Amino acid sequence: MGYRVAVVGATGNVGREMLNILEEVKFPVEKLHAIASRKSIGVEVSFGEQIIKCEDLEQFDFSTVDLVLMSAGGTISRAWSERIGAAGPIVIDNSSTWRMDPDVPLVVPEVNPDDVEWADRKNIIANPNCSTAQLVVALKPLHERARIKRVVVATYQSVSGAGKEGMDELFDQTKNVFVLGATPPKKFPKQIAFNVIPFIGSFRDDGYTDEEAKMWNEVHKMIDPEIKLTVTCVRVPVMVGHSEAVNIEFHEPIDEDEARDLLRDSPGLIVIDKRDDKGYITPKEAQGEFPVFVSRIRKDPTVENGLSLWVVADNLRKGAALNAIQIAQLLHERGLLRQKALA
Ligand code: 2RA
Repeated sequence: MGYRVAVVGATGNVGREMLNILEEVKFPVEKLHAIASRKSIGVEVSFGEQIIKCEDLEQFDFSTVDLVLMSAGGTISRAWSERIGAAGPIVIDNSSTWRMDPDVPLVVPEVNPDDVEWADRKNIIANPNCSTAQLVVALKPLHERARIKRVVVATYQSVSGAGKEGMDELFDQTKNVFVLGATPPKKFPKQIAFNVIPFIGSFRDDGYTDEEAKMWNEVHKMIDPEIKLTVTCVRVPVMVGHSEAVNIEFHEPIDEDEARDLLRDSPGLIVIDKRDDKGYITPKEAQGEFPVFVSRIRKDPTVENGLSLWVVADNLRKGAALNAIQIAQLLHERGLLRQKALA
């Protein structure tokens, strides 16, 4: 007996990955519903061997399912998540809508698994931002060992974080730049082909972007509000895979060998760290993989207790779809997912 699952936003980058990963991890699905907006009704998506036609969000009866995985953007999530949760199923939402809501747990299973215990307040669990999810998997064991004082991050975020349109723009611009001259930017504010853009989301009054503020807000909620974090989020011409240069200052001493051994033994991480010309991970190699990868672990001699490292993950998987499904697996393991009898 499995669960009745609805994936809302099934035709998007993350929605399609959710369907792929539900199958890959053999999550116990009795019945899968692909839910989409009116313009995508009838669009077919694949789930294992099945071809499933998308159903209309507005018409769907959410009281008939046990679990809803949402990746349909903030507007849909604001309008629907509470209504869906009130109908019975637990909602795991990938948008930023609920992440900072005090009645909604923000969860990365390797970091704060017990927070799923209070998901029943709104029947909603929030998935973190993609660049935060991979970072906290690496920060958590280090914080437990040597208490993090300050983190400085530069992100190198792939265009798939901006959806299929972002991927199409990189492809078209790159293809055309040698023939017609770069096609004018649409999804991104400036040319992304052969370029980098130090801007994601929208500017705040303090000069940071909302994408950057998500990182420190979500690290504070999931790990420790005392951690000082500053970040620059950059869009790079990579299709899939977010990379991060991370500099950490600790309250207590921790050397690079101890950190390397600790990260090697920590859940959800793979350390690839050799001082040769191939001894590190790149987003190309992380694409399609589940783990968060850590490389370039080294002492930062400019402060008393400092380390620098390189953190890479598939932003559509650990950064979104995989983390959401790992939360669902956690709920299943803890008996927190109700099962509706098949009608
Ligand atoms: C991005 N983190 O990379 C944002 C949303 N996925 O565009």
